[in-house]
Amino acid sequence: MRLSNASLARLPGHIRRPGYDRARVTSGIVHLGIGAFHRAHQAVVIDDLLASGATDWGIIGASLRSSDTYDALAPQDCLYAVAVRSGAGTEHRIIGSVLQTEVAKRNPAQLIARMADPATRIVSLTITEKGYCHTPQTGDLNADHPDIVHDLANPDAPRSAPGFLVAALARRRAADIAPFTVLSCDNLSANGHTVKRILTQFAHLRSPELGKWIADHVACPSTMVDRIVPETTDADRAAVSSELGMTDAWPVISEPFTQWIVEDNFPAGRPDFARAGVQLVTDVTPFEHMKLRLLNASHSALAYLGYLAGHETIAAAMTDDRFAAFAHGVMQESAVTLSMPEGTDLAGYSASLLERFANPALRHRTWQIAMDGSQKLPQRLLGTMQDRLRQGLPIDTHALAVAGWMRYVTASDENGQPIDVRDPLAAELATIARNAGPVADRLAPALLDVRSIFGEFGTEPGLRDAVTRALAQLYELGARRAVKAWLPA
Ligand code: CS2
Repeated sequence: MRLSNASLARLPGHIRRPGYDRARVTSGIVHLGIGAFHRAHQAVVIDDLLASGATDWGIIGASLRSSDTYDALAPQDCLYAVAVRSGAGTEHRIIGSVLQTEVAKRNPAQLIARMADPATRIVSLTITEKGYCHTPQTGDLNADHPDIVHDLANPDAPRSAPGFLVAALARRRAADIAPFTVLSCDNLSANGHTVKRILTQFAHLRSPELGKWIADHVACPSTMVDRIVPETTDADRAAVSSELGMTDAWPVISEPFTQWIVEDNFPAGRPDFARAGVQLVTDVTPFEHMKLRLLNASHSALAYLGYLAGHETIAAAMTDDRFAAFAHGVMQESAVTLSMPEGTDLAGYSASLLERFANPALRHRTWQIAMDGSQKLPQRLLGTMQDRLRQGLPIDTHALAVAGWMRYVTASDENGQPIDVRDPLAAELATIARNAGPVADRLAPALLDVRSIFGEFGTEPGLRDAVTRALAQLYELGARRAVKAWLPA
């Protein structure tokens, strides 16, 4: 039996399911990038709101390229389970807020039409850092990106998220329909401002008037999103299906914690987010920095160094006291660079992160988090390093994390085994590593010269010195011992 509207009633009694009539729900949101994170985060919030009586904020979820999600969800009426795992056990819940899924690549015109429909008041995004087709260091559109080049030549059959957003906004403008709000839910700094800049720059290349219209009229509130959602494995599929007593082809696995902080700027209207626990604020910046510089920074540090030390998951790395202390060291280095609203307890926040990382029931692979480092380093690690150097403070812990990334992108581990490096710059980074050889004095400066990641900051002597020393230690001692040696006194 397959999970579907028809089979919902046959689920075991203890499994929570949509407490509303899905047939009466209409869509108000188009979401681009309907991966596991969205399905365990925003879609759960919307499911709560639908259960509390809203009827016009259902989600149409699109994948830009892959048809995997569509293939898994379409036969089950887009229903799926979220399995929330902790040391205390697993809780399953069926989510009904996704009404339909689409594959943009198969039918771009249909997706643009949905986004241009006046019923669509929000287009939200989880397209990962690289989906923005920008230069991570500057936040500007990368006009040489092959998808951007393609989309400028084919504005009605785009491939990229900026291409779809601008195509749909242009359509609305031509039809005199007010724009939708663009809601970025990715881990970029100032994600709203960044996406607005990218859209404006892209639109400007299509026509200066369209660029100006987007600059003047489209709201892009920034958000801070947080929930740890590892990739679903076949073992997860089997375990969840067995619990449901029916097949769910693509459940999502998550930790109990969830947080969403959103700037309240939705001229086209929004659901009553606060009712479902979303925090609405006027400026999300401090929270976003806190999350990127404490959670994501230490996550990436654990991912690179943990992988090199042979830890398959974050939880496994956290069972090693040295790694747990190192992650805490990264947080302590970052914390002093943050300026938070009165009363924010950064020590408490850090302690809760360490507990979340140690969740023994989540198998979050270091390899998964290590992906796309070239897109993640600036907002996770480099901002803190820049701020600390400006204040004359040491950057040793962060330097070892960056050195871990450098060692990782050489694509060969400490036993000489190949690493499957996934990164838009993987080929460029591998060439640099090959030319430099495993010599810290050559490799570190060569990688720091990659402008799209490090920008001008890469030339800063304090950075070059600390990272080169850290990389030398990493080569000499290996990740496990380097992490210990490098802990702040
Ligand atoms: C992780 C994030 O994969 C990664 O890079 O650091 O996905 C992290 O799990 C989330 O941001 C947590 O909210």
